[in-house]
Amino acid sequence: MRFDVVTLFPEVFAAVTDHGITRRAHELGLWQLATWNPRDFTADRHRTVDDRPFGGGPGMVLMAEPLAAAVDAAHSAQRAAGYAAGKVVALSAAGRPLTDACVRSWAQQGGAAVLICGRYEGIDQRFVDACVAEEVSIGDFVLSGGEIAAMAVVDAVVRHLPGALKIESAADESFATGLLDAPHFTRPETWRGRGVPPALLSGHHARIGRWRREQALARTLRQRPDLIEAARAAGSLDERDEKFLREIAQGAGRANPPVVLNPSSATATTAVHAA
Ligand code: 9D3
Repeated sequence: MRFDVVTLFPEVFAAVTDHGITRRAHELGLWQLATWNPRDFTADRHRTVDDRPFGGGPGMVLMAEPLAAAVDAAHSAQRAAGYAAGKVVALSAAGRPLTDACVRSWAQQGGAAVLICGRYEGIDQRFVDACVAEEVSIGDFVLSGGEIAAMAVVDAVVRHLPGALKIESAADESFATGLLDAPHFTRPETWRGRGVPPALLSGHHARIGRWRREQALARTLRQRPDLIEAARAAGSLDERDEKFLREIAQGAGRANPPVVLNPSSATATTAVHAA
């Protein structure tokens, strides 16, 4: 897999090539990165990449030509490396939200892609219309530019490349079940007066599995009720799950409700009543 990133800040991409799981996968040759600075594709003495918006307004807009020239160079390099010229994806606050399904299909297809990182107020729309296949956002919050979003995309895709993970994490499959992960604990068995949920110390695999499933259900209901609805629609919840969900939902309105783990301290063994 190959990513060619068009960015005014190429240095920051060391974050994904030089650290963690993405670094290891990079060293294993599972993916390559090249960066292209629009500033290197300017013709004027000041190496100008931005200008004031037509129609007025605050801030500056990235000019079309340096971006298009950078994309052409990226495509040439991709072909020279034996790839087909990749899909051009712009990271944009105005894009479609990135999904797990999108990330997985991207990793499965492999090949090359060109990621465009915006800065300032935005990008000349004529470049988007002429050169960009897809605009992607990583969520409803404002970043200062597309770089951190592009690195999020690279990280999310690379970890799905075969061989990238040392252990195929069950947590990684958690989006397949559509539920959030259950909480985790490690040594010591008591930390600052807080113990570990007894089920996890029982050595009883079925009991541990059921505890984790119920924690995942309770946590998902509390933090992301939208995902419970989606898991139900996808047929991922069985009758036992539904019974448990009914119990914690009813418990919320009863005098002596069943207990769930304290959400504000995942390590608590002190049971608290469901909110
Ligand atoms: C405050 C400026 N906004 C005016 C309403 C528009 C705006 C311009 C440029 C908002 C964000 C940005 C820079 N953001 C990105 O390039 C970006 C982004 C994001 O801000 N949030 C989530 N995903 C992404 S992907 C790229």
